[in-house]
Amino acid sequence: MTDSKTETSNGITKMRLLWSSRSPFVRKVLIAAHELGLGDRIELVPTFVTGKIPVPDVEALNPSGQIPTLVDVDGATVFDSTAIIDYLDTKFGSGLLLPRAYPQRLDVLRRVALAQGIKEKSIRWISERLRPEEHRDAELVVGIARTLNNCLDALETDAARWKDMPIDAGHVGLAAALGYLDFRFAQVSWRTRRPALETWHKTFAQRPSYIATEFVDPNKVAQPNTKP
Ligand SMILES: N[C@@H](CCC(=O)N[C@@H](CS)C(=O)NCC(=O)O)C(=O)O
Repeated sequence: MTDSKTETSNGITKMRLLWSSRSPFVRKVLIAAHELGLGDRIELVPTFVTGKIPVPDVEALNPSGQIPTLVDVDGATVFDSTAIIDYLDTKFGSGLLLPRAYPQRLDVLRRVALAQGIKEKSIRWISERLRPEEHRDAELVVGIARTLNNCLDALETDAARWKDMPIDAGHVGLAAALGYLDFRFAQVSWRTRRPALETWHKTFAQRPSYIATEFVDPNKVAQPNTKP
């Protein structure tokens, strides 16, 4: 990772985010950044991690070797998607996404955690899917599917009251999680029997923050001269 600094058109030095267009945790941070009006204040640093072999450049900034990792203009590093949102929200949003006061904070953090459960289990499922078929653990996959459904059902029960609420970090995390299911797990059919979540997602998906942060799989992007 280079140390060269980039600036916005107003001459403000940009923060840097270790980034991948395929990570649901990165997308969660980026949706939050856009919601806070910080979309152009963050330089995206393409970063490839596999979860298998640690990447020294990432470890140098974040000992866990994970993305997203944020590097602020003063060199401060912040990692874990929820911590980054808390940091940005505290510095620029005054608790817009993650309220300081209880019990509101606990309510939001509960949604953050349920959405995080969906993202974590999905990533675990991807790793399993990448293993040769004969080495896959069928029991593990059944357990993952069960947890995904549990989290989705808990959120469905909660969703009816969200239409009157301002957007928070839980909604942001959930939007990234549902987007990830659409991106990687069409077979999960999360919308079936979850009308409240479906309606909520349809509305959220129109937000500029969601549209600006679409997942992209570079392996599936059509190359020039590629036949359809
Ligand atoms: N709890 C972390 C999870 C981040 C995470 O798992 N990121 C993945 C990419 S989607 C990663 O960096 N994997 C590499 C590794 O775990 O070594 C967060 O919310 O930011």
